[in-house]
Amino acid sequence: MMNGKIGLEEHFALEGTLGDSRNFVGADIWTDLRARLLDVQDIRLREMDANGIELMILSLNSPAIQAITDTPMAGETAQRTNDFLAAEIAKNPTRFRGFAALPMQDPDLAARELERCVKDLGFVGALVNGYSQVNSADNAVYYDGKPYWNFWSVVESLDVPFYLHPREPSERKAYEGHPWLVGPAYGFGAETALHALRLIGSGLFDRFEKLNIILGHLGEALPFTLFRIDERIEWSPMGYPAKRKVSEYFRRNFFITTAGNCRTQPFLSSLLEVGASRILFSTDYPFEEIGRASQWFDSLPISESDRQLVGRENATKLFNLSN
Ligand code: GRE
Ligand code: ZN
Repeated sequence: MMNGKIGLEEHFALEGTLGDSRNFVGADIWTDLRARLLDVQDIRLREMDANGIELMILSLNSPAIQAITDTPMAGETAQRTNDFLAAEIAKNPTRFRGFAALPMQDPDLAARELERCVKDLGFVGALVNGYSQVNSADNAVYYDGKPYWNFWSVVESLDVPFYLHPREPSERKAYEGHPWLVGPAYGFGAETALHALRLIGSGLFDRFEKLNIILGHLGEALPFTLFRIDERIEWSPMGYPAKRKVSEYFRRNFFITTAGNCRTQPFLSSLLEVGASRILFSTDYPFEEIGRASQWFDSLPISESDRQLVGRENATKLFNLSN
């Protein structure tokens, strides 16, 4: 077993956000999942100990803040969540760190909350659950738009990563009659990959070259599509505003995690596509079992130096964690 692992897609919930996760699992699974989402210091810590996980960077469940259409309410809920998380971390600061939940409904409010979380609460970045619903449920706002560029300048100057975590797709027409496709089985990943490509294509990373975006689930399948995306953009008469190839930004501005995708074949493909320095271990607890994710990772057929990079060292460097 590899000791000292660090996980960074590791969720908790508050009573008020629990319901958001309820829809995605059956009643038989929910009782246990609910308890694990609400727990920070007990079951979670025992499973971390049993599986060589030294540190978890915790984040709120999905979509939570992003689905609160009332912007001031989104801001207050994010603040309350972040204060709760800071208090949990303070109980055990060598085992837990935090990602800020952000009211992205208002980019300035989100920037101020991120600044507070990093400077006052010691958080190491933000985790945001995809697009935000602003004023009405059917108004999905994506973060490549110009109103968000000042927010991104704040992220860059704070020098903290932004984890773009999944939520359900904003466009449902294509999913009609197939509710099983909407959630984490498929729709989460498709939605999140699309959002990541919007960020890339907007030219965001030409303007803010040092931004670091993290994607879970082995990059939401993007490592398998880079060649074709690059090739067909070159072919296309449609405008592509960014200066470089999609794959160049993906290797320069993105990190991917193993969260919830414990499969050797796509892991090895991703390793060949982006390299060991761009992949980070995570479990996606409590939606994935810590034991299963850890045993899979610990026995991956990779070099021990790559295992140390992915399991721990990349995170230590990316989040400026001491030791
Ligand atoms: C996740 O955080 O990735 C997740 C959910 C809900 C269900 C399954 C899942 O938020 O993996
Ligand atoms: Zn997750």
